[in-house]
Amino acid sequence: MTGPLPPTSSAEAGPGNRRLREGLISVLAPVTACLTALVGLTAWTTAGAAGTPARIEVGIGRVFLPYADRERTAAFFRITNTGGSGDQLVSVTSPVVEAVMLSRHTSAAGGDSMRMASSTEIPAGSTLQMTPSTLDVMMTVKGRWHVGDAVPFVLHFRNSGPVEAVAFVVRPGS
Ligand SMILES: [Cu+2]
Repeated sequence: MTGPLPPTSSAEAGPGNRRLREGLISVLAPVTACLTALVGLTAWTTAGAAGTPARIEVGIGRVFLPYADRERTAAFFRITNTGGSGDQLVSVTSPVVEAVMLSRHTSAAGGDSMRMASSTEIPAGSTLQMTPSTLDVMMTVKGRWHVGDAVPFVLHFRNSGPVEAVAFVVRPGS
């Protein structure tokens, strides 16, 4: 696309232009549907959800490829609670990793520190995005991973129970 679309009423609006327009509309339609869904979600969470149970969704996660000969690494998930009650992430498991723990990172004047967290709150209507500098899932990797591998996880919530998720192996920092 290099310029505005010609007006449809123009004498030049032949079949070619119509095809172009229809192509554009078919691209725009999913975007519009997506925005409509988002607006619907927001309205629903703020209006009708109060008092309803927690409703947890876990997005596709990322897990860092372990450095060279190291086995420890971290995974990151985005967790959304569209319900009307809070929930807590209490543990994370996977058949292909060991020693999984939630860890909370803080940085202060003396440097960065990390401590284990036994659980983390997911308040009603909130989204938790894990990052290397806030909260992540630390683990020991069994076997060898490659960038792009899909690693299965189960996130366990106090009220919602187990929720399956997948994380793709990415280069650290990406
Ligand atoms: Cu960590």
